[in-house]
Amino acid sequence: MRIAVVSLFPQMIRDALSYGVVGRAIERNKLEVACVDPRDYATDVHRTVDDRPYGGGPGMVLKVEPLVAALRAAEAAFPARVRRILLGADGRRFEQAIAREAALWPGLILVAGRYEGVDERFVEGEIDAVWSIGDYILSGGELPALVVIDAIARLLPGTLGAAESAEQESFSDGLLDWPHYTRPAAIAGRAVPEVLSSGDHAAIARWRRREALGRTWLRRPDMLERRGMSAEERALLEEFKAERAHDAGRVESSFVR
Ligand code: 9D3
Repeated sequence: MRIAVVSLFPQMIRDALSYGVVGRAIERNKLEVACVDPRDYATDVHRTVDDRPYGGGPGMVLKVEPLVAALRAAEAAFPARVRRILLGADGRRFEQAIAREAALWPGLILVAGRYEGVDERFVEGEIDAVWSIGDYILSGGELPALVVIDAIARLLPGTLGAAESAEQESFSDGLLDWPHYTRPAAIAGRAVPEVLSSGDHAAIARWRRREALGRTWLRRPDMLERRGMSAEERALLEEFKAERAHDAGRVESSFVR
């Protein structure tokens, strides 16, 4: 997949893409990211990309012409038309389902805004969709663009190892992850749950499902509501609740909710 990013801070994008899963996806040619800086397409001596808002008020607005010129340069990197996405705080919430869909596209162009925003005529004329990564105020669209690239890159075939990909499939069942432990077996008087060292794989799988259900019930009741539960899962969750009620007298359990 090819992604072009239109941004006034192209180095911020490039730097962040060299690490981990995304870095590997790029090295393995599963993903190609090109950055285009609107400032390179400004036509005046000051290389102006922004101006004061009509109607007054604070902040600056990104001008149409440098954005369009940068977008045209970005489009030239694709053999056919691709979707042009603006990262904006007022956009549609970017979620895993959207990442899954976008991972099937041949490419996309991400436009990162800065300052107060971009001239609305650019959005109307050139943008197919606006995506937000959540309800908090950031300084621009660069970190959101990186979030979107990361979420998509790890879904591209051949990007994750076989084990991680298998886990992704088996665990995209709408539950939070179960708790994880590694050595030492005990630390500061806190032991790893016994079942995990039992060698009883069926018991371990059952424990993990129970913990995943319990954790989702505690932390993301909205997810559980949407998803529903089988009769077997309801029984497992009741087990989790009973255990939790039993543990309530112990000091440790009060640290998590
Ligand atoms: C309320 C007036 N402005 C805040 C001072 C609106 C505003 C303008 C520009 C809010 C954020 C931004 C910059 N943010 C983004 O471009 C952005 C963003 C975000 O802030 N939060 C979540 N997702 C995104 S995607 C792009």
